[in-house]
Amino acid sequence: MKTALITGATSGIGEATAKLLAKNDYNLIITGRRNERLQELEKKIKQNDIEILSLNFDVRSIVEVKKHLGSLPEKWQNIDVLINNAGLAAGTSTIDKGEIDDWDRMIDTNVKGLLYVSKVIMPLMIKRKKGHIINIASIAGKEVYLNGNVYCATKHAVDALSKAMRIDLLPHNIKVTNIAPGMIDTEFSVVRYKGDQQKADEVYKNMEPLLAIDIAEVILFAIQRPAHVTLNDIVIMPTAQANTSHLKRG
Ligand code: NDP
Ligand code: 8X3
Repeated sequence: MKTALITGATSGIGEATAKLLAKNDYNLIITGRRNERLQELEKKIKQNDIEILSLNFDVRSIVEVKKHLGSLPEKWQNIDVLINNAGLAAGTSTIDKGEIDDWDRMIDTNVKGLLYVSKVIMPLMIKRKKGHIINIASIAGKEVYLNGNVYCATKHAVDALSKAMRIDLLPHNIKVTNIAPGMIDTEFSVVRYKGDQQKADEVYKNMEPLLAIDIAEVILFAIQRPAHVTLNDIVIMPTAQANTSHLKRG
């Protein structure tokens, strides 16, 4: 049986991916800050005949990342797939009106958190001379849109880090897949609008967004390819969204 580590498994893409991978016989390390959610998810997916390790920590803290992932029990060190999914957008405003706290949260989570987790897991893959890293980037890492500024910058960084990992980890037989989705109806917009459900609902009004399961299925497809095949970069959009500024509503 293979083992996958998913960061940010307490909602959205991460949760859907945990459920799908559990059904497909992956042992799972699931992580996130909301411990109750993690425990609930563990209970649900335990019905599949798999092993689960739930780790409750904040990817922004290198101390916590090292504490939880740096000394994994021997049997959990054979990580075949790392899914760097934990991330967020905070706030929408032009860059001159952006809040420093929001910038810090996005940069610390989307860029530094991804790096911290990867830093601890890459040596385990290098040791085994195999592994697959999936980085959840965004269409915001391919384009820049009004009020997207710092979020777009963090996702451009993820895109660049996927390319860099692919080059640097080539000698070690490690696959790197960058996934760049458009709009997905998860908790993403509620977080971006800081709990304002009405504003979040407006984002998806009169259009059909992607669902978390759509991304989970793409992840499963990517990790099921034969050893000699890697999907490098996947852009996945709702049919109703051409790019970050052209949407079909109604
Ligand atoms: P959700 O808000 O539903 O899920 C985000 C997940 O990230 C949660 O499980 C959350 O867990 C976790 N997370 C956030 N901050 C931290 C942190 N500091 N430490 C640990 N875990 C953290 O959104 P999505 O599922 O949509 O987002 C997943 C990824 O997909 C993100 O990287 C996002 O940028 C990207 N994305 C989303 C799109 C969308 O339209 N929804 C489109 C393109 C990309 P907890 O709060 O429990 O810590
Ligand atoms: C989320 C997609 O278009 O809201 O990464 O930036 S978008």
